[in-house]
Amino acid sequence: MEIEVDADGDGVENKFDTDLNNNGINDFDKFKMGLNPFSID
Ligand SMILES: [Ca+2]
Ligand SMILES: [Ca+2]
Repeated sequence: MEIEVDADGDGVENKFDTDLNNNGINDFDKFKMGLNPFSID
């Protein structure tokens, strides 16, 4: 299987990856809370 875009290098394509900065927190959950989904916290 070919990986197109994988920002954090975890082997999951961005479009399927719910944690693009690989910090263990679902980025959409952070977005819903009004936080920067790419911040490491
Ligand atoms: Ca990824
Ligand atoms: Ca995240």
